[in-house]
Amino acid sequence: MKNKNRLQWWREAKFGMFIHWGLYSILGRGEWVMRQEDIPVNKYEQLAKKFNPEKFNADSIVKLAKKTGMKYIVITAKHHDGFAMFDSPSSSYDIVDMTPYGKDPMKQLAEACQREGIKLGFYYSQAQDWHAHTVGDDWVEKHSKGADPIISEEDRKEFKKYLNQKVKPQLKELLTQYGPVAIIWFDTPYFMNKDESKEIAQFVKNIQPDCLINDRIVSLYEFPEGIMETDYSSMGDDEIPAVVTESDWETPMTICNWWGYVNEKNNEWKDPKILLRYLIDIAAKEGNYLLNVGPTPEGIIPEKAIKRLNIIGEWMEVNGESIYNTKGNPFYNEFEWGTITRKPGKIYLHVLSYPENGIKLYGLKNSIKKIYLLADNVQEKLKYNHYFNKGINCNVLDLSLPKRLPDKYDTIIVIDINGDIDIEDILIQRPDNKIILNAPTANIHQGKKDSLIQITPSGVIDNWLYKEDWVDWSFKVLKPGNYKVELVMRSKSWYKNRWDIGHKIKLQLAGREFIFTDKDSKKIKESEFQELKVISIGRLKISEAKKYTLTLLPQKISTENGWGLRLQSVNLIPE
Ligand code: FHN
Repeated sequence: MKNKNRLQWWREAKFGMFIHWGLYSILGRGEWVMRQEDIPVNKYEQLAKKFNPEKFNADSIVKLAKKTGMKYIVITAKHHDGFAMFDSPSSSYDIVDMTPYGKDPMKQLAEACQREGIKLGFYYSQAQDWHAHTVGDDWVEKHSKGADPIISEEDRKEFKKYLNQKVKPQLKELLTQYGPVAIIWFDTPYFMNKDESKEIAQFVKNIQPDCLINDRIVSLYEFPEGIMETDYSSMGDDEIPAVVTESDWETPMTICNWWGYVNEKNNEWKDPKILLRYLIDIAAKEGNYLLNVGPTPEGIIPEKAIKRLNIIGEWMEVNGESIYNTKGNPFYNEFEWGTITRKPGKIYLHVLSYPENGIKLYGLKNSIKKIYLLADNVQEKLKYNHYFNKGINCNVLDLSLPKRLPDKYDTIIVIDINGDIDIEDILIQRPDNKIILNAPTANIHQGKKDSLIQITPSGVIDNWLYKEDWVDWSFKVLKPGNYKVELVMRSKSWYKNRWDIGHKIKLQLAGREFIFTDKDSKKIKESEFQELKVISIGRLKISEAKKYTLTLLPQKISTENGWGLRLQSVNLIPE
């Protein structure tokens, strides 16, 4: 049974440090260097002789995480290269036995974390181990080309042997040598079958029942229903859902172009402002942010990473209250000026760009005690007008802002309310007059017994494979007028460029009906891993301010590649 209490600390924490560190750090070309440059096992092993991170200082890393506002650390105990960065009595391929360094950095980290009150988790690559076996070595390549790679009986046996002889003993070591382990962070389950995933997950829970497990223990492409033993979802790398999703999820994020250390020649650092925005955006969508750093072979975190973390840390010191232990934006809508987090009694407006016309919120029913700037010690009250507008049948909050805002990245405006937030229980047109019908706000109707249509943790309607499945949205229009209608589809993380094309759908709204196909769509690259498709459907007139229902009824769903329809939103854009 899932015990959600053990997730409490993680839900409150919101922000953690990911660390990718291993033999690959010596080469400075990322953690996939062994595979990408086809370095043979015996040659790669030689790197261990050069690994002597004498500058590694667990205390300074943990203190840096703490100063940045991070509440937990997840470090690569073993990445795909198979090398154990901890003292592993069951294997000689580890940092203590193979390197001149000869010490156990995980022990030092565990002790430093205990001292500083930071939780420690271990990343463990359970399926890919390029040192221990060759099972599924071509799996990724084949799979990304659309094939369905089959693992032979013989390979399956070899893999099971590896699970019993390497994975289980090493997990046991990690779970018994370092005190309470907060998370075992699994990765790339690829060809694992469901029984194997369950067995490994249960193995962890039997030793430390409170240790969290992310869902990369099981291949969700093969088994979208997942397994009971996982505690939360890892989004795709660098993936942030489009809207608030109320499952427990975390985005692992790179600070530059790779996870493991990259030398300056090959490095592309991310803008600190963007990294901070991701933290805010993720909190507002009710997720956790696991921001990665790649220490150098000497064991220190590069200066440029520290600079970025310091910028985030300074902001967190003043504004952390608006991130920790918060829930997401309750309005299911984005705002032009920024976004929202909240906790009982408080709504935090994150103002990322100055709204020339002030801020307007529709549908807030609570009475307001006061509104003030979080960074302002005296908490001077801001002027506002909160009233019920009969014309549009809706509560309106009009807020005027000071001419200058105190924070150049994100100024927090706090609305003190009485009790828990109470907003109208219907999607309302946005203050900028766009109507964005996001997947998580849809009503899903399964039209067949074996329908799999669902809303994913990343906020997409997925597994829409039958034309009998249909969806609708109810929403409140405040401003009648002419609207352009478009549909936004989203590729699977890692599988951009792969779409099923040829769906035929009927859209009904305000007495009009459109039948359209997805042939002429515009593609937008969203990130390295993700692509969007926008389909223009047509124009329509909405003549009254009132509640409407929009329905999507497929007439044909193409499932040639097994993807079906992946829908992120239906957008009504005022003209
Ligand atoms: O292949 C790994 C990669 O090296 C890195 O560890 C990331 C972190 O999320 N996980 C895998 C790819 O998703």
